[in-house]
Amino acid sequence: MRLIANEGATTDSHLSPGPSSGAPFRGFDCLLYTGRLNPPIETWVEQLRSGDVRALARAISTVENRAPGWSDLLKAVFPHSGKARVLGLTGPPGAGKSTLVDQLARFYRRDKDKRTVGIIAVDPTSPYTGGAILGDRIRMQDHFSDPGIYIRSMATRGSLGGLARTTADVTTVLDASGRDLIIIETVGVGQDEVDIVRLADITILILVPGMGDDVQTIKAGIMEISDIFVINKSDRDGAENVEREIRTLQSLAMRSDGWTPPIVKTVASQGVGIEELAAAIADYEAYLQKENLALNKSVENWQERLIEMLRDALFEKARDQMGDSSVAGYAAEVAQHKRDPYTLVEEIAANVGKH
Ligand SMILES: Nc1nc2c(ncn2[C@@H]2O[C@H](COP(=O)(O)OP(=O)(O)OP(=O)(O)O)[C@@H](O)[C@H]2O)c(=O)[nH]1
Ligand SMILES: [Mg+2]
Repeated sequence: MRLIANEGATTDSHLSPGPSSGAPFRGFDCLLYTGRLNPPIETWVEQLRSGDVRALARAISTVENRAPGWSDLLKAVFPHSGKARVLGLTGPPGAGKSTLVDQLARFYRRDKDKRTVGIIAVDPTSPYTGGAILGDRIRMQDHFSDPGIYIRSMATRGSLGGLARTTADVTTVLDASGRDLIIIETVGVGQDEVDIVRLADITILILVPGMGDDVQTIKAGIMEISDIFVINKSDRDGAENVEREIRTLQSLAMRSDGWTPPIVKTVASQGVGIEELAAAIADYEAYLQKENLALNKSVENWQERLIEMLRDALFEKARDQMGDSSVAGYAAEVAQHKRDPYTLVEEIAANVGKH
């Protein structure tokens, strides 16, 4: 777990050689886990908010690894978060998500507003694509000279606190650091992705030609919460078929908010369609604003997250009280029908917080 987290951290843009430093900076993360070298939280948060990327990287690692002080840190940064716009990009392996994120980031940096961008690539060690990390690194290196783009690869599945929750916490840290736009890339294969893209204000689903009926195999939950559809690799045959497929699915169910997700065709590898995609994003942002939907979305989102956080916190308390070995002991008793699980759980729950 740690090794993978370290691995992820090496893709941080701040680890590249700066103009004044001679060699890539690599030895930083091994210091993170000691907890000893962290400055007092207030100083740390100040550094992070002033744009110090090392403070930012350290904060992300602390939160991601649930290293000492993680929850105090989140408490301290939370009041400074809530300003960033969060884009979630998801889609099947190899659909061109990273290429598209890269193009979007470039676009926003060229734009007159020059928004600062934070990118979180979730779980790029996905077993579906062997060379993805290398590819990501090569592409992302292009941005190393631009401090306005910060790139972070997240550790893999099985991360402490759950992938979706950790991604949410990392998003909060990036948000508090003052990034205007946060782009989360994740491979759309499971429930985790649905949970992750739920964090986003704007969810973009990337599809590619040649999927045919496979569009339907994309996790239904993701289809439903996609605000914009992208058909990438439109230089290939079959883009129209995918478009037709999406329209058919759209015609089956109206969204409750009345928004009809537009379909944008792109060739990310050539930068084609990026402006159109940015325009679609701007349209949806305007729609969210006009209908005051952003707050509603956020309330819905927090409702789920709070329940989950509460569940985790209560479970931890219950487990502390029982100790791991007694969970196994109770399980054995229940399996042998020596106890009934209903009374047992009632008793444990009644004791949580009493000691
Ligand atoms: N022909 C074509 N190739 C593309 C296009 N966009 C991306 N690619 C190529 O598709 C491959 C995969 O692109 P990535 O951006 O790594 O895809 P991804 O969805 O991030 O992949 P994972 O993160 O591994 O799931 C790369 O070789 C890209 O150069 C496109 O529009 N047309
Ligand atoms: Mg990728």
